[in-house]
Amino acid sequence: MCTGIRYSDGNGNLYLARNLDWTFGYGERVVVAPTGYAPKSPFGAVRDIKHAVIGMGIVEEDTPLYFDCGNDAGLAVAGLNFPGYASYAPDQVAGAVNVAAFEFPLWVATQFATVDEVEAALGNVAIVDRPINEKYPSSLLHWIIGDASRSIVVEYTAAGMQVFHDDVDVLANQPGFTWHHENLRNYLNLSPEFPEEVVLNQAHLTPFGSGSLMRGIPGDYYSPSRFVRAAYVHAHYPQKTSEADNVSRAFHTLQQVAMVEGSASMGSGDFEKTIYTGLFSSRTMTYYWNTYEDPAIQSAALADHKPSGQDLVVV
Ligand code: GCH
Repeated sequence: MCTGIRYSDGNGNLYLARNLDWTFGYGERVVVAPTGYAPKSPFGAVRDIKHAVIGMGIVEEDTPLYFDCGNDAGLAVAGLNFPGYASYAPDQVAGAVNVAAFEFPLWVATQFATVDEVEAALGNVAIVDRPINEKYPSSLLHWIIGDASRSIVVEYTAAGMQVFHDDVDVLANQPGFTWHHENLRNYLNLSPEFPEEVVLNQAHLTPFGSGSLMRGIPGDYYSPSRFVRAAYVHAHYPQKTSEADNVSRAFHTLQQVAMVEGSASMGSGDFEKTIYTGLFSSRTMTYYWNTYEDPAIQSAALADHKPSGQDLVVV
């Protein structure tokens, strides 16, 4: 699975975080795309690096393939699996801005400063099934894109390009965003409150302790369950002001939907686990991450890795 969340410190700063749940890693590292780097974009959508970018990904053909990343303007994006639904244009579309699927996060983070700008541009975009090379076919994804004020979800399916305002600031895997959002209405009973005494016949009943009104929140790893759990936990988390508290918030919230080895296998029989959790903070222009093997949080600040240089930096 993957799960993504967006939030703000209420002071104009973005935090966008995700779990990458999969059966194996791709050797991903933190990668910086600096403003002097000359991208190779198959249809010319990414002509230049208007905004320096930091995020998690791999480098292939001297091109950063980001799983999730953020930029120096405070905009970030994460790709989550969406097989069975995602369906890209088989070839470039005349008159459209053609973005290869592998470069979609790079296009978002290098070309735009706000969600409003991306949303306006998406009206004329075709996402094209043009792999970087034979080793890496296009992955079937949908994306959450956020800035300090809001997030959107981008889904490119048989219905074409669809963009949804994500008013819960959460994304998981299949099915589509609209389904997940509708499913939240099955859980209106969930609340963090401490209930009043309940009188049942002649019995006066009180809870064993805190948490009684969150009973029924789905606890499993299935994508619809992760979406609901993340949405409720995320929405009830009090707004935090300091960087440390906001970093803590991302890792604690995503831990609620993290996958442990052994509980969820793919059709192949291999178990999924949370390979890494990653967080972009626009307040400090820092990427934070930890891995399944090492829960200690590591970080890399954009400013420390030549954001105006000419070469990709692998941290
Ligand atoms: C290439 O076309 C794109 C790059 C890859 C290789 C294929 C490294 C960049 C990026 O798109 C990569 C992709 C490999 C793989 C990744 C993807 C970003 C996210 C995706 C994960 C496997 C998605 C994990 C996920 N799991 C929950 O959502 C790493 O496609 C689940 O249950 O499916």
